[in-house]
Amino acid sequence: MTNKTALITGITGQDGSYLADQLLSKNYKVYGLIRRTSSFNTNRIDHIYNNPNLSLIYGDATDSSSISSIIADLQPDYLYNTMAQSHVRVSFDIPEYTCDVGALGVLRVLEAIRKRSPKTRFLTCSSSEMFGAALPPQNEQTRFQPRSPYACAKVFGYYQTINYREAYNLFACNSICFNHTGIRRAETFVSRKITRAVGKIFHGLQNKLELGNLDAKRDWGSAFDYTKAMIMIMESEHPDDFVIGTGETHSVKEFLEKAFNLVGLDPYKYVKINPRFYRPTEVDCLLADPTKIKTMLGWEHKTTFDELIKEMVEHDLELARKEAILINS
Ligand code: NAP
Ligand code: F7E
Repeated sequence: MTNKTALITGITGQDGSYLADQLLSKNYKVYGLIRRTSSFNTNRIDHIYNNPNLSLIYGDATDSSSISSIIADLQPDYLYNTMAQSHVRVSFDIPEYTCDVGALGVLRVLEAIRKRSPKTRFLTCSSSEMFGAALPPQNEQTRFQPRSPYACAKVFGYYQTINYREAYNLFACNSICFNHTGIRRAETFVSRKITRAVGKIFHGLQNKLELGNLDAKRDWGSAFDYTKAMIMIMESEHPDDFVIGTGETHSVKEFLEKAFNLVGLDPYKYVKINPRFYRPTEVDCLLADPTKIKTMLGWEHKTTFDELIKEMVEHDLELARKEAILINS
């Protein structure tokens, strides 16, 4: 039996790397689109780099000719579109680029599938940021009220995906993910920024932590659990759009206190509020209502909020311990 084939854009990112792990373990042949960078960007996939079922190809979301020829050549069974400039705060600084990758990037992939590989099943990573100012809880029926260039780009990609499904009968889906994190999370997102700081402060490598708005509330879940949900959406019978979240919300303050308390430290001895980390428009409270995916596909999050923080803190304590040895040797 021939292997199923999947192309993952953004394979070097948090979600792309978990998707690659899980699809390889299901015996898929995995292709990963990576962009050229001047320093190494493959640390999240180094452990599978030599897997014979993994091939990496250079391309870029802003370069439609590369996107189109890769899709035409591979004709993948599945295409997981995770590539994005995914930092909300940074999207206020580089709005045009954020939309080029996060909005037009989706359209470029959809057009290439329509013209060159219409049997390819497609999923794009939409975001709870699209709900923005909408009152919680948020589900598939909630009206979008985006509050950042990033969120506006995601709304564009979301509607293009639905339109290509309806206009051209493509198997095209949206995963509307709430904030998900873990030990592969980039260190500029608040959850990982906090757990990295806990590790470094505990081992004497850092003595302050600068943060922005501590009152914002997020429905945080595990990236491993959420990428599993994406695969379930792609392997289901009909294309559809699903909210993926836990159904619990917590403030940044709560995350901060729980993470520091795990190592017996008082966060407020170290935290300094720096307005540099405020956003021109903030999203105050996101809380998923994941009833649809639970009812239709049987997906539920496994990792609790406390387990997630513990896993991240333990990982980052060990990382900082090793860094301290290197620095002191
Ligand atoms: P991430 O860690 O920031 O990864 C983004 C990926 O996109 C990286 O592989 C990055 O490559 C790649 N990329 C960026 N610009 C590109 C370009 N011009 N051309 C090709 N690739 C490019 O993001 P993530 O947390 O895994 O999130 C995955 C997707 O889900 C994103 O679309 C994000 O917007 C969306 N999302 C994330 C969350 C969340 O909480 N994590 C929630 C909802 C939606 P480099 O490694 O070279 O930078
Ligand atoms: O911010 C507040 C900040 O940047 C969370 C992305 O994956 O999830 C992510 O976006 C909250 C915000 O994630 C700092 O103001 C306080 O209210 O960790 P974040 P995000 O904005 O929720 C969504 C679903 C995505 O789609 C995105 O791609 O934390 N906050 N102090 C801070 N945030 C950061 N980054 N840094 C701080 O120092």
